[in-house]
Amino acid sequence: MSSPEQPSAPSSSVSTTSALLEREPGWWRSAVVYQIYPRSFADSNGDGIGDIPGITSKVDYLASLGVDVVWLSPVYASPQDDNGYDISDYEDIDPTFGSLADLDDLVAALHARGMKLVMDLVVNHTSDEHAWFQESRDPASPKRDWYWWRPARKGSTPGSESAEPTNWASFFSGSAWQLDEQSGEYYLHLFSRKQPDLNWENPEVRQAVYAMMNRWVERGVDGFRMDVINLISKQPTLQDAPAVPGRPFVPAFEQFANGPRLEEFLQEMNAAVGLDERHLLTVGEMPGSTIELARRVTDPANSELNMVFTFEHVGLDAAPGGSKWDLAPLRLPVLKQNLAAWQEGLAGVGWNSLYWDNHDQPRAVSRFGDDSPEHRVNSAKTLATVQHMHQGTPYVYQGEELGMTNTQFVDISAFRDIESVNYHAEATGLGLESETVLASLAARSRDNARTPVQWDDSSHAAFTQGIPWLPVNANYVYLNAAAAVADQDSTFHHFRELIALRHELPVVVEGRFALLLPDHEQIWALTRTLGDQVLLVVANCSSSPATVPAGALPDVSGARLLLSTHPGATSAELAPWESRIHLIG
Ligand code: TEU
Ligand code: CA
Repeated sequence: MSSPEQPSAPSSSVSTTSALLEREPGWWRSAVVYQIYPRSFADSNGDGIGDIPGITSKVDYLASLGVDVVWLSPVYASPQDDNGYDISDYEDIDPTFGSLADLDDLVAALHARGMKLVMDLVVNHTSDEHAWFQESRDPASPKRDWYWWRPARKGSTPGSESAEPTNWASFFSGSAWQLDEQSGEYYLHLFSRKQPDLNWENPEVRQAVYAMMNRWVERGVDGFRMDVINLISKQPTLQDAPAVPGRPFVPAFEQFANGPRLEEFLQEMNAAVGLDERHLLTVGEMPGSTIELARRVTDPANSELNMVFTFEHVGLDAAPGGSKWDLAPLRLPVLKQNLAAWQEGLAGVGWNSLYWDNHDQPRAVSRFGDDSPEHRVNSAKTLATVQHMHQGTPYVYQGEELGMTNTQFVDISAFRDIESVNYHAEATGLGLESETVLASLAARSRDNARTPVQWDDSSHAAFTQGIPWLPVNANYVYLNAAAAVADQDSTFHHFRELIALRHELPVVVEGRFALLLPDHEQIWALTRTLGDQVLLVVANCSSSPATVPAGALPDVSGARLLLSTHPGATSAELAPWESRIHLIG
């Protein structure tokens, strides 16, 4: 696609492909989204890396699960420093994943089955190999101000220790500043050195992004998942964060997240791309967002985004004040009360996204469930039941419907993710024991979620005919899609039934949420109420039997049992990881 810098304003009548697919207002409220991490989903050409034709070959599998939308992690041109979240051309497809024609085929295949495609929008930063950045490296270039360039700290020599403009740490270890010898100045990169941050204060940057978005919508795309979108507005004067003894670079979230112009930019984007007008699905990934911010951003009256990904619940098992690597136990009351706070905080105004894992998080059943052979299936089912019966749009991460688990890493050489590799080097360099670091990585590394999808029990789980870029989890011999689809009692069919309930019952979509037994250490119980209908979910989220306290829950004697992990069980005794969904009235 050509990429003139001027935005093509949305035509008044939605044109071309995107008009072919009816998008009703608010359609995404009753939808279920399936996230595909293309590198690990299905490989069609034997190079060991998943690709778009591989995805297209699986659209009937996705349709049989019943999902409504595919969120496709980046497939754009990229040097793959951060597995595609470092984009060198927003309007071309990386040959690793295929071609624009392949993407058009995928859009057509999904639309033909009534499914939609949401693309990953990564515009807080580009790749350092993007033409924009290469032009920007010249101080005389009109694109110099498209990125954050700063001279060495006052009084210091470029390249000398602590000459970086601020003391900010990168999410991927080390400084968030990189010296560019060509100009003797530093550029900001909150992620890897190869991911320079765009300067959203510059209207030319914003217009170029909106133009690109419009062209994807005209190509038939039905929405965007917006990567770290709350980082695009930073505090305009770049200040040091409070120093931490012994650490040259420190987290500086308050300086570069949720800045003063965030909602202005989101509203400008919404108008320029017709996000509401065209009923596109928009979900903003917002690390560090609060309920208050999410309530404003997802309030339709503000014309910003439909929903956001919160990070609060996926931060509860980290030591207070520590990083994700500082593991801490998680009690069920803390988890369920956090989700309840988001339900209550957005009720009636905004809209929640609902997720347990994605390509950045460990596998749900290993983290929040019990992935032992005895409990893996029921804990995967029960985690899904609890999530899908909350109010909001559920996001199923590839393989979550199979109950895929974290993998085994023998040593640091087994890791591929830049975040993990850099953390290991930095932590051991600061004197942490390698065993401690490896234990944190085994529990939290993003590579846990990036092992190939397990399609059947043949070589490499039929993910590839070649050698997979990351080894397939050894449990594929029994944990795979073919076995799950053939077994009516599998996690796959449990997810399929949960998705069907959302499509059938308005109470699942619109029912008012209430948490019951908030302090119970094992039982997660909730209701959803719509008119005279009450949906009651009761779940034992533990690996031991649990007893429902007498009189604690609504009477279900006249209720319909819609879905259960243990059909026929009706007593107050719940087996480990047993869950039930009742419909009263
Ligand atoms: O992730 C942003 C983000 O917050 C991650 O750094 C997350 O906190 C971390 O991975 C969990 O430890 C998005 C993408 O989802 C991620 O894959 C990219 O690496 C990152 O942005 C940069 O684009
Ligand atoms: Ca391939």
